[in-house]
Amino acid sequence: MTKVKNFFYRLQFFSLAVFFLWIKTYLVYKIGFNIPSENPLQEFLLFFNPLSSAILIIGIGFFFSSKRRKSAIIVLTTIATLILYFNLLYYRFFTDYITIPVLFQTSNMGDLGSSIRGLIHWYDFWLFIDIAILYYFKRKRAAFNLKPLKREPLLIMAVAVSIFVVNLTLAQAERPQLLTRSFDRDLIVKNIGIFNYHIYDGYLQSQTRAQRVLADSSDFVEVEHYIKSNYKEPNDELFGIAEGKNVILISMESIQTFVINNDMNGQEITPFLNSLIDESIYFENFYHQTAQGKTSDSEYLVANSMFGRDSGSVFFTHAGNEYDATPSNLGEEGYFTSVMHPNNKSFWNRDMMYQSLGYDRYFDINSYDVNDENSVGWGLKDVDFFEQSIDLLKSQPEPYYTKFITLTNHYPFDLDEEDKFIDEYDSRSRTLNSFFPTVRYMDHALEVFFDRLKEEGIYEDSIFILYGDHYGISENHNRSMAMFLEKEEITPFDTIQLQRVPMYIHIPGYDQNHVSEMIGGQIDIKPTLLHLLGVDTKDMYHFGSDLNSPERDSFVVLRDGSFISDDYIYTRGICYDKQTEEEIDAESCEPYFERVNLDLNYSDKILFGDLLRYKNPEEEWKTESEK
Ligand code: GP9
Ligand code: MN
Repeated sequence: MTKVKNFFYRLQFFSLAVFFLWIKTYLVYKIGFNIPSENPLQEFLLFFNPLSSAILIIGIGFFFSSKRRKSAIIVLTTIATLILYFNLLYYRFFTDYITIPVLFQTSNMGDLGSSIRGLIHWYDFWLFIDIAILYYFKRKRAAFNLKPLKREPLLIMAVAVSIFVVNLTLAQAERPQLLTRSFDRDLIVKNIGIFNYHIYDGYLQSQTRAQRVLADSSDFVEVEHYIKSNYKEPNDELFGIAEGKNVILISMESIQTFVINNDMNGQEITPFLNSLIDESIYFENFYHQTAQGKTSDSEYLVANSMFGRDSGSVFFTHAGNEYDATPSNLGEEGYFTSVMHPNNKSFWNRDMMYQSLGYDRYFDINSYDVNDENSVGWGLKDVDFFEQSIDLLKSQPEPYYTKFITLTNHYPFDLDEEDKFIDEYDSRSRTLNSFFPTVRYMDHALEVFFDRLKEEGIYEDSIFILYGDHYGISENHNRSMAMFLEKEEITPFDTIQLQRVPMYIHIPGYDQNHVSEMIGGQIDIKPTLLHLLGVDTKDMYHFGSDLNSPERDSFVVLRDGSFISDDYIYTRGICYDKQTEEEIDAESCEPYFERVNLDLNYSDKILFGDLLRYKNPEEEWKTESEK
C-alpha cells in the first residue's frame, strides 16, 4: 500500500508538468493555429490529443534517477515548448506545420531575418510561464528519495501508449484513412496532435529515403508509359515562333492574379502589368502549384514540369537526383543558361540544385552591389536588381535562357517611403495593407526593366515569360481579404481562386496576342516554352502540357490534390460548381480523381525513386562497363 502511495506522491511534479504541457498545447491549437472543429467529437479530440504525448515526453523523466528527475522534467518541458513555439512561428508565416525536410532548410532561417522578427510577439512569453512555475516548485521542495516502483518508467510509457491508442481509435472513427492518406497535415495535427504528427512525419521521411533504394528501372517503364500517353501535340502556328531568341523568364515574387486589372481605393495596383496584357498571351486561369517549398517549388515545377513535394522543398531533399530540366534541354540546343537573383547562393540550396538542373551560371548576391541605400526587406530593391542585371545579361553569350527572381514583394512587404507609389490599404491585416505598395513597386521595377532592355536593344531579340511564384497573402488574412474583395467571407472555393497567379508570354512583334481562358499551372510552362522555341518534347518526361496546344484539357491539379476544371473546383473534400460557386454532390468531381492521383503519385514516384536515372539505359550500361 505504501508503495502505491509513494508512487502517487512521486507523481506530483510529473503530473503538474504533464498538465501544463497538455493545456498549453491545446491553447496553442486554439489561439495560435486557430484550429476549428465542426462537431463536439472533433473538439474533444483536439483537447484530448496532447495528453498522450505529454505523458510520453515528460515520462522520459522517469528514466532518470529520482535526484535528477525534476531537472530532467524541466528540460523535457522546455524542449516540448520550443517544438510548439517553432511550429507556431512557422505557422504564422506559412499557415502550415514544420516537417522534417524543412528543418534541414536551416540555412534559410538565418536569411529570414526581418520576417522572423515580425513573427515573434511579446505576448508569446506565456508559453514559457509553466517552465518558471516548475522551476519554482523544484527549488521549494527537496528531491524525493522514495524508493521507486519496479519498472516505473515502463509503466508510464504504457499509460501514454494506451491513451494514444484510444486517441487514434477515436480519430480513425472521425476520419477514416487518416494516416494512409497523408497529404493533409492539418487533419493529422487536429486528430492525433502536433507531437505525434512529428513522429509520424519522421516515419514518412524515412520511408521516402527507402524508396530510392527500392526503385528500379521497371518502375520507370510504368511511369514513362503514363507520361507518353498524356503527351499533347504543339500548336502548329506557335511551334518554333521564337526559335533562337533569348529567353527572359521572370519569377514575380508573391503576386496573385487578384491584383491584376484591379484597384485599391481607386489607385491602380499594377499599371504596367495591366498594359502588358494587350501585348501578350495572358493566362487568366493560371495557378501556382507550390507547397512548403514556396519559390523553390515554383522553380522546380517550371524547370521540370513535375510536382514538388507535398512537404519540405525538393531543392533540399533531392538536389542529388538526375533531372531532365529546361536549362539542360536548352543547353543542348546551344543556349547559355543562368539565374539572376541577389540572394545568398545557398538559400533554398540553390547552388546545389541549379547544378543538377543544368544551369551554366548563378549570378547570386556576390554579382551585385548591395548596400544599405539600395536595399529593403529581403535585400536589393527590384529596380536596382534589374538595372544592375543589364550588364550581366550583356556579358552572356547568345542565345541565353535567363531567369530573374524578384525579391521586394516578399513578406513582410517592407518598403521605403520614396518607393511607395500607392497608399497602404486600411484593414486589420498589416500584411495585406502593405502588400499593395510593394506589388505596385514590383510593377514599376518591371517597367523600368523593359524600358532598359529596349534602350539596350536586347528586347527585340528576346521572348519573355512572366509568372507569379506563389501566393503572397495567406489564409490568416482572410477577413481583411474578404473586405478588400467585398465578399462576406472567403470560402474554400475563394481560397482556390486566390491561388491564381499571373502568367504572360510576351513575344515582341507577335500580333496574335490574346487573353487565354485555358486553365493551367506552373507545371505547364516547360513544354509551352520549349514548343515556342521549336524544341520537340515528345521524348521528355512532363506532367504538364503546352498551354497553347489545341489538344490540351483545360485542367490543373494542385499539390494538395485540389483540382480545377472548366466546370468544377474540388478542394478539401468538397466539390464546387464553378458557375454557381455552390457545393455540389461529390459525384460530379469523382471522374477526375483518378487522373489527380496518378499525376501526383507518378510524379512523386519519379522524384522519390530518382527514376530519371533510368532514362538512358544505354548510357547507363556504358558507364557501368567503363567502370
Ligand atoms: C529568396 C526568395 C524568396 O531567395 O526567392 O523565397 P520564398 O520565401 O518566397 O520562398
Ligand atoms: Mn517567393
